[in-house]
Amino acid sequence: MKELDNPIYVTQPSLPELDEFIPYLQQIWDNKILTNNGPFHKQLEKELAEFLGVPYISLFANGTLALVTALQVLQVTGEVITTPYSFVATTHSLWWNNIKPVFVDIEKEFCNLDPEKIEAAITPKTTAILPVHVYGNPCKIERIQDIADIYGLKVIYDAAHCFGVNHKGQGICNFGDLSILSFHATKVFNTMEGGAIVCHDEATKKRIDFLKNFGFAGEIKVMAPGINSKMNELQAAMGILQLKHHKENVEKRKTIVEQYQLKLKGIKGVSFLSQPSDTTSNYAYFPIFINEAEYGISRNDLYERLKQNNIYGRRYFYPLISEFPIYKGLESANPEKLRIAQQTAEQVICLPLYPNLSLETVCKICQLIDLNAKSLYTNEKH
Ligand code: T4K
Repeated sequence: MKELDNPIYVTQPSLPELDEFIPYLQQIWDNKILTNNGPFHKQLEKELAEFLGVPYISLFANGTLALVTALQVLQVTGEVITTPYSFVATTHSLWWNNIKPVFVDIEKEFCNLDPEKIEAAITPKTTAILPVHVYGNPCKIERIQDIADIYGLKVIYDAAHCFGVNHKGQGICNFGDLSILSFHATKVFNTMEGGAIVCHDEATKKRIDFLKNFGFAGEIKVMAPGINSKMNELQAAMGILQLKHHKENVEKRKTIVEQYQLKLKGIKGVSFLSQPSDTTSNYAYFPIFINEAEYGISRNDLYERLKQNNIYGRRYFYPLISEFPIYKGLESANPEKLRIAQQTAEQVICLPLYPNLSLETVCKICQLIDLNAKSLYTNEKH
């Protein structure tokens, strides 16, 4: 059976061979430690800190709970400046903490929060900035830090897309006050579900670890109304194993991305992001942007065309978070003030990208995107 006889989704989780996982399961079955900072949990924290080049990391059940907890650790309140161009969990973490999101537009080059528009959105109630390194490309970190220093604001990076990315010679999660990661099944590195907070000092790590365990600061002391967001031993064991294959997976992703770039290069009205300088890539996503006037059909028409041919790209991130009914009423959700984000959300499609995707399928996807190519896979006229 050919790969394209089955649906091709935007991603497919990388999994180790089942045989490799069995000894880990055996160990869990033998020692009966299933969760609450067990041996695999401790081992994964140690290995990840080394691999990511960060001083302290705390594992979480998922990235969303890591975000919610990160805001609590820094006691962020009032208003927080953030981007509408992200997965909805970024803003939901504010909602769960009773914090008002203040949306600021993105910049065109990498689709990240535009630092030049942050200052105008600061009010006496602003306490933090919550930017996202979208698609794994770093925000303008120095500029954001300058603003945060001047106004006395905290910076929490949503680095959910950034596993293993280095910026200016260091792990990207070293920047800002805290960074959060996601290890969801759809991410470059997955523990099925999972996430983490990266911090700079031991005292903060301690507080994070209390908060993810109901607020317990010892057997009978509770320091805050913490939540239960602990990673369990099955997830941690999976992470240890996944880490062994990570480099090889990223290499495969790189080859696929290069193939996309090569095949899509000359197509009028189709653009993609360039590689930022001083930064390594984890090849997490491959977004393309459709300029309807130049391309000939709209992004949505292309999205449907791909779907009709069994290719399920995703419009990350459409609609903007600020368009969802819960957030639409906010003053900062005014589309007039979020023009670049609006335009980007209208133009984007993330194409399938995962280590086991064959280059043959990539070529077929590109052929479907190239409206001038004589397509073998569709009978549509255009
Ligand atoms: N911040 C940012 C910037 C994020 O992108 C995310 C998550 C978070 C925070 C929150 O982190 P977590 O709490 O999730 O750790 C997916 C993911 O569920 C989500 O984790 C991710 N971002 C977001 C960008 O994408 P959906 O609703 O698009 O996923 P879904 O289930 O439709 O999966 C996409 C495709 O992947 C499917 O069509 C098929 C394939 N797939 C998916 C899963 C789950 C598989 O083949 N196997 C699987 O197990 O949100």
